[in-house]
Amino acid sequence: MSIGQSFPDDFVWGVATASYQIEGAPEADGKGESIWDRFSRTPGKIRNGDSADVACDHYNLWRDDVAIMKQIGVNGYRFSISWPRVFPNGTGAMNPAGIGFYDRLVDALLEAGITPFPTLYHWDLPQALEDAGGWPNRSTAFAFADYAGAVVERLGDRVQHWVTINEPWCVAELGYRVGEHAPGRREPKAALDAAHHVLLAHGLGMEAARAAAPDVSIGIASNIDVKTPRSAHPADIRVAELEDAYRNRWYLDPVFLAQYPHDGVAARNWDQTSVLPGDLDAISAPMDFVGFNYYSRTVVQDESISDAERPQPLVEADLPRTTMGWEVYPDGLRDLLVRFSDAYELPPVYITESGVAFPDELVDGAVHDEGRRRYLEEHFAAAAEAQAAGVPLRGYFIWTLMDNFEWAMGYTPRFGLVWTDFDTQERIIKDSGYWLAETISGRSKPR
Ligand code: IFM
Repeated sequence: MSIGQSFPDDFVWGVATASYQIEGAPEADGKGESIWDRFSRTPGKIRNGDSADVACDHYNLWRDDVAIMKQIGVNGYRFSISWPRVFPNGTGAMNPAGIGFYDRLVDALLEAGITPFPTLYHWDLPQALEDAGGWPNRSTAFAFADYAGAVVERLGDRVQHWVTINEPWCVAELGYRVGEHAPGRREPKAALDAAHHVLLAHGLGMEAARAAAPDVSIGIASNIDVKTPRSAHPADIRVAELEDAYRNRWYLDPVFLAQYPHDGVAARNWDQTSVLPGDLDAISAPMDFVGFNYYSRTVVQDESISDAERPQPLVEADLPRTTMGWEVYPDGLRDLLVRFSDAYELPPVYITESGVAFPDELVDGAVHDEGRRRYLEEHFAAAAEAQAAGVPLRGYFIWTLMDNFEWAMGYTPRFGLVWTDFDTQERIIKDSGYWLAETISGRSKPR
């Protein structure tokens, strides 16, 4: 039996992308500057000095990209809407040309039989809002709600499924604590407030979307990761629990339990003064679905103790690794899904991202990416096991349709089912893309 047959007929088989990673055209048709435009033009921020000014030129080649999705046979497409394309300064008047781009994209997807799943925020904050304080500033959450309501009002007659925020952990931690992502700030206190305001934006955005189109189906996409202790030493276990709080529970407890994880809050000494009455009610309003983005696990340890002090056996971080340096750990997908469905009352679940970067090569016009095929098959199997254990899984979006701009890593990691030639913009479906086509529909690879 093929792995595709483990899932029901109405399962959503999708691919995912994000505006800044594929569109290019940073100034076209009145688009405003985003924090990523600013950040990636700052010397030293992006590997090899790569720029997303062109990326996959999807702003011009979107029709071809829809045709490729149709050829692969996906029935869902998760893309993101660039806030500064639609509202160049984040607030104010809507830019007709900006929303017009997504309007045409939606129509083309529907015509191709592909259900659109737009994400309203995948990290390209209008620079004007960052200049006013960014996500640590509470008013950014309200600006997001206005933007979300306006976009849903415009497209909600044809688009039912919406994702509010992609990976709030990345927005707050990488953007404001670690500074590896735009806007590149390293301010631990501001990062905690940013995390809260991003979640508040999710809650207020849901409210605004539902007011604009009552039948929307809306949820968040959180990135989840297994934190494995290096040993059974209590100190290692405590570190793993805290890392789990920072990465997973910080973003799931508020939306499902209306509270932040006590252990994490205490360890970070967060005063929670930015949490105002009513915020957690908005954040924990029931979602129509929840999205999980899953890639890997991390083995963690208390750095203050030595291996000699640890009980044996030690957990080695010795699984195969991807171009990103991430361990390949399919079981983690099953384990986390089952764990979260025990811990929370989960609505329907989508894997809103999962995929892998390996060092692909284009040889005689083909990419034989057996590693990616195997990765997908193993992760589909893990998802099927979670589904069999009762997790209400409804769909799976592979990251990503085509090789694109991988943020601070530039173009080095290739995650696509489709090879992008960044000089010519030619797209070549990789073996994994043909395999996915077969998995979805039973079609075989064209000779
Ligand atoms: O490329 C990113 C995406 O934008 C968000 N999730 C993880 C992917 C791979 O790093």
